[in-house]
Amino acid sequence: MLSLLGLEHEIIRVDLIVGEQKSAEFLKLNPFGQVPVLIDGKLVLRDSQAILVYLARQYGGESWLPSEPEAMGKVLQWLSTAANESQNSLSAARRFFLLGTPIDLEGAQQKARYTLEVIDKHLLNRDWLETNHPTIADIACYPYIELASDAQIVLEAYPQVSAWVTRIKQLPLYVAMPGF
Ligand SMILES: N[C@@H](CCC(=O)N[C@@H](CS)C(=O)NCC(=O)O)C(=O)O
Repeated sequence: MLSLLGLEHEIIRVDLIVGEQKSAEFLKLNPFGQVPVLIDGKLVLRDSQAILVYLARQYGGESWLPSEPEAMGKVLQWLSTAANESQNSLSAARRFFLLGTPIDLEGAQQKARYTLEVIDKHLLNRDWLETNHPTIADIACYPYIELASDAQIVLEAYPQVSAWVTRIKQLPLYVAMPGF
């Protein structure tokens, strides 16, 4: 999102494998001990959805998060999808395969497939999740969907979602995140 907005930034890596996110220093930034955290001047902000809302409002004008109530509500509903459905399915299954985190794998993969079916149907007659241009709805949902193969979910089974992933990758100033 920082890149899409053309904002200069520095990425400070936190080594999750050795547990740097639970260090006393990092817990001052996010007491929940998780990345990402955004530091912008005096502001320290945790959680990706909150960070997207802040960046869109502060630096993105109307385009990435419309302020008209109905459009705003429609965009924000997908931030909830990213934090719940996507996190508890695609992300959980990915953690199982990459880190061996114990979970109900079958349940997570089933939920992942259902979530992708819903999004695939939603995208049938549209290029972007809401409005007729990219918003933070797309950016919030994109990461774990793009990483679906890590969760052993075949993204090609969802043609509208696959085409949407390609559209996001073609956005000006798009950069892949580590892990892609
Ligand atoms: N609600 C948070 C969840 C963030 C999250 O799950 N972060 C993971 C990496 S993607 C993490 O820091 N895991 C390390 C840990 O929980 O110890 C968000 O959306 O930003």
